[in-house]
Amino acid sequence: MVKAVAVLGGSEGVNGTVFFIQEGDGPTNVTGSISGLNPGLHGFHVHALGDTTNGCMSTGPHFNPAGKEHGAPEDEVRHAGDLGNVIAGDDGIVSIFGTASFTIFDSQISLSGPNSIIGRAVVVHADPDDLGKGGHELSKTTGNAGARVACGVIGLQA
Ligand SMILES: [Cu+2]
Ligand SMILES: [Zn+2]
Repeated sequence: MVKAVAVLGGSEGVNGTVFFIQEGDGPTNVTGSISGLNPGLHGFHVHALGDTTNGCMSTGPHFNPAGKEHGAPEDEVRHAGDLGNVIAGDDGIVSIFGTASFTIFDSQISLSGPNSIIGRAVVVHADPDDLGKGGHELSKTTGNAGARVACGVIGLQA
């Protein structure tokens, strides 16, 4: 079993932790929580580079080892890094900000081998990922998910 973690930080108080666990060649289980997001859907991806020297901007494009178009997590044609959206709820009390907690099983990202995401970055976006179906000029590359509000480099965990 291989485990990894990414500690997310960014501007405007968005932060969180994302955990990855994979048994053998099985699907990778992705869990975590992110706080400080506006309520609603937020694009959630693995980007190609673990470089945060210029904040989340330097993490490169979506991780795409197969050279495919952007898509939904359940699509055959997608970037390996396309994990769809996380949903931030409204906490209903004082804050307009919500916390997104989630669990995902994904078969295209791996913690070893050619599709390994170790040393790459998790990015959460300001806007919903349209999953390649929005008809925007960016739909087939980024899902038109807007600004990168938080990110973190994926590293091995004991
Ligand atoms: Cu992204
Ligand atoms: Zn993508």
